[in-house]
Amino acid sequence: MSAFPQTIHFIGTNTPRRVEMSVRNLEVEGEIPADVNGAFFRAVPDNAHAPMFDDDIALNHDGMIARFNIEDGAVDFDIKYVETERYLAEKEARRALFGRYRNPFTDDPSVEGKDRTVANTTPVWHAGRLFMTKEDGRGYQVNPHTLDTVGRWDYEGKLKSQTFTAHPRIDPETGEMFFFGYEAGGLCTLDVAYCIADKDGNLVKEQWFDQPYCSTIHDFVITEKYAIWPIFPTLADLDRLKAGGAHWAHNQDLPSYIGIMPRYGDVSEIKWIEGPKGVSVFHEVNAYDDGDLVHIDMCLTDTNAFAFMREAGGIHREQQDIQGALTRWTLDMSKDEPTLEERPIGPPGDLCRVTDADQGRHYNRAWYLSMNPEAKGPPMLGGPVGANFNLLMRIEPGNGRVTAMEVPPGGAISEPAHIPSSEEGHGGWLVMVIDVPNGPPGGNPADYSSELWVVEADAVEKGPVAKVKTGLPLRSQVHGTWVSREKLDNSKVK
Ligand code: V55
Ligand code: FE
Repeated sequence: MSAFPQTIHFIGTNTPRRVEMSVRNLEVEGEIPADVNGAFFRAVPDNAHAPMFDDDIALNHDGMIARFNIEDGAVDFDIKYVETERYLAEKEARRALFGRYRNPFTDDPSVEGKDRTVANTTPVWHAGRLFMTKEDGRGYQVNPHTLDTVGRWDYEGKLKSQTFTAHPRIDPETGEMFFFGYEAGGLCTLDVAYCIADKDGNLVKEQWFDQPYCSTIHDFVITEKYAIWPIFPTLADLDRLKAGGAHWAHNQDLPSYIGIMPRYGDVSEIKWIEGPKGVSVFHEVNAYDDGDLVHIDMCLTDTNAFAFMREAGGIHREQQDIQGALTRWTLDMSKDEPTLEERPIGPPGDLCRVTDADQGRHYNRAWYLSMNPEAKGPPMLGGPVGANFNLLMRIEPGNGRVTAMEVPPGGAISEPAHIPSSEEGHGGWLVMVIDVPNGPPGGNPADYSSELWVVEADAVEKGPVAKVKTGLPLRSQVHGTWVSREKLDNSKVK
């Protein structure tokens, strides 16, 4: 097929844009604080060709890397495709050759054995290198100055895992990057590779273990003592893939688990602790040690939040009926067989952030996105579940205090990134993209303008201190990452 379908994965902020471009000196309303000096990188799925079949999902679209470069209050915007093996093969053929999301049995025979990853989920910065990542393959290194693709990253041939998470965790004191890959040994295997790269970006440890079932391990957490994998019953099955079916199917009747081990320990020390049945989490907010207790805070829902993962498991529920909460699981590690205590600590939502300095530590604030129950009119269509978030919340996990920032009627909000302030006692800034409808809500869902907002991190309720106007409708981002000017100046790729 050569036309894009008109399903939720291709309308609203999911409308195919496919434009690589550079725009200098965007219009700025208000004043950009001096501390906001660096680059905001965004991972943007936007498939270069119409899909092979009559529908596709946004998670399967080619990754683009976008950048807002901010220096002395001036802002430039750039966006380019990540030139994965898959992107280049399809570019040459001028059509889609790769079939359904994470199912190689649906591909054109000409691409058998080629790397299927689209590197569309998170820009990751570590030790002077920028990567575009997706959990089904290895990361691709990107030049942070030109956005050109350098190539697939395997730690100079050292990495054994075939996959690399889109959610590594970087310890703020040691500078080490803790990461993992699941289905590390191939499609539907139980293999999980647990790895550590030192502060200079050398792979210093890679150990493999089996997870209890082949689940989608989208994120994990570290504390000062532990590495922790909460896992949920959304499972892969090789026979289903061979029959052309979905990679993931959610199972409402199976338990969740937490795998926990000392972060510098041996994988033989891992303990699996059973959790509630049928629940689902894509993103953990943070985790920390509290004496012998370990607290793990997560954006939890009572079933899988993605319709296509529910439906493959025979679960038919409307998106708006899904319940959830910011949820804390606490483990008492002084016990031989620790059990899990659960309590809600905040309203439902997702795309959570903490400051880099709070990673794996006791923390007093976090930010995440939600649906505003008081918004007038429906949310803007788009994003991986088909409807965008329209409320930014700041929460104090210790006391549950929530403050929030709304967006203009019918507007959408993408995941923010935090930028520290150089001023003592100042909580820093957030940057994020806001999509604002050009007409009244309910008009053409593809007709909107994207703006970059700069917001005081501890006063989100005040709204933006600066708005950067692109004048363009940008496609939905997945995750975004801030990189300071100092880090950019010291990047390994010039
Ligand atoms: C997620 C995103 C993905 C994916 C699997 O946010 C899970 C969850 C953008 O790609 O492939
Ligand atoms: Fe994610």
